[in-house]
Amino acid sequence: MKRVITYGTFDLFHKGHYNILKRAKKYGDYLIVGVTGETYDIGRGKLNVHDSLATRIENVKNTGFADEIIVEEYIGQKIGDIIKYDIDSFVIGDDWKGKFDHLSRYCNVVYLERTKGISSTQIREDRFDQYNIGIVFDSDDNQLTNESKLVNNFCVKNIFCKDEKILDNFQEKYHVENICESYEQLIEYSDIIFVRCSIEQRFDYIIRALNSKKHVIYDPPATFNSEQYKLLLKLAKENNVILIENIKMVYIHIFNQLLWMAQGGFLGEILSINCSVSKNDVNRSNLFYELSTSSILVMLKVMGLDYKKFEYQVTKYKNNIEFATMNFAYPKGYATINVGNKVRVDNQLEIIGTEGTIRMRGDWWRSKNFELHTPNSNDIQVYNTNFEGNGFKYLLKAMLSMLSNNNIRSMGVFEDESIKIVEILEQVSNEIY
Ligand code: C2G
Repeated sequence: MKRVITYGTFDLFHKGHYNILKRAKKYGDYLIVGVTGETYDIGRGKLNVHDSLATRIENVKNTGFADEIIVEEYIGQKIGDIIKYDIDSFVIGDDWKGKFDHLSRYCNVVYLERTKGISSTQIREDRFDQYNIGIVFDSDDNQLTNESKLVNNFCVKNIFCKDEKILDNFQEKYHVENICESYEQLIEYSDIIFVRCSIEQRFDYIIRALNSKKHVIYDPPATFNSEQYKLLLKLAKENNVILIENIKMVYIHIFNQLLWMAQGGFLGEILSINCSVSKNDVNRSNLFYELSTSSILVMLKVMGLDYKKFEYQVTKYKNNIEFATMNFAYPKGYATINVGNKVRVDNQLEIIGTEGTIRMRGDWWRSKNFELHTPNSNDIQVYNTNFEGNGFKYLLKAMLSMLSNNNIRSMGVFEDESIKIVEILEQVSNEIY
């Protein structure tokens, strides 16, 4: 009996999928189909999968060609499967031509011609709403444009920038379709506005977009004034639009694993959080506040919103050098946050509990792993999640779920956390300005 295996996502099941399964089955007597698991697809950057794993399996089953269906859960699994299921032929569409030649040491590798004129990508584009993103910016550092291409339904279509030189640099890199002459025009042509400019202008840009009933993504903090911020939240609610801060880490699996452990009692009682963030960014003013935001957010999520005492010291030197230490005393614990702009601090996040300590090294807000140290063992456990790019597409993916569920509330950052962050930064900024 000849045993054949093939793999795929089989999203929005179509004729191309049907054909390849039919031909794969003919290649032998017994066909095993590996359907990709959700975590595996997210890890390989395939974020636009629409159907659930259960639906995709059901669709493969309904063809009647598969004698057995398995789930593909991790990279490299194919080798183990070929050995385990005693496979004679590995079959895949010729869009993968050459990519699986290394499997020929284990079995026959067969590339079958792909069915022309149909693909899941095409179906997704035809069937689902498209959201045009418009960006207003005053610096050309902007990775959303490229990342948005990787999530179906979103596309950066419009841009607006007052500074011609910055605009030219931006276009040289990203080639966006439409350059708007005014901010009003950007609002008119876009469904979602990404406000990416200095903090002095953010409030004004955000409020104008919300007033026009457009969804808004913005670099936090939106303002240093908590009353102004509450006004933005109120306006977003009244107009039933999303107001979401550009904090990518909360949409990445590894961060949720960390929260799960810290909030779910794996570390015992939380005794302390130590957190350092620094960057050497020359040209961005107020970078300091953006850096503080993620650190404060982690603290609020792990230790809660009810600290008893908050002390801070901010030092500003020439050339935008800024350094701040913030200390928060909780009834049963303590948090220290060090933030530096153009000061080199070793970036690290450490959450110390009675039964374990989590450590994220380096630029922890975009890290792919953390260490878990436990007091009774010398073993360090490492938790990993793979993701591609800078995390933007995971934020967009979360936004897509919100849009399709007609839900404007983000589960990444809760409203009370956002307000608290602005209140803390308001206090600190009063000191400086
Ligand atoms: N296919 C096809 N014709 C199409 C579209 C897809 O023959 N018009 C084939 C692909 O070549 C593949 C299978 O259908 O063999 C499943 O395609 P996808 O669902 O797009 O899965 P893919 O991302 O290619 O996963 O481990 C995963 C596999 O490596 C492939």
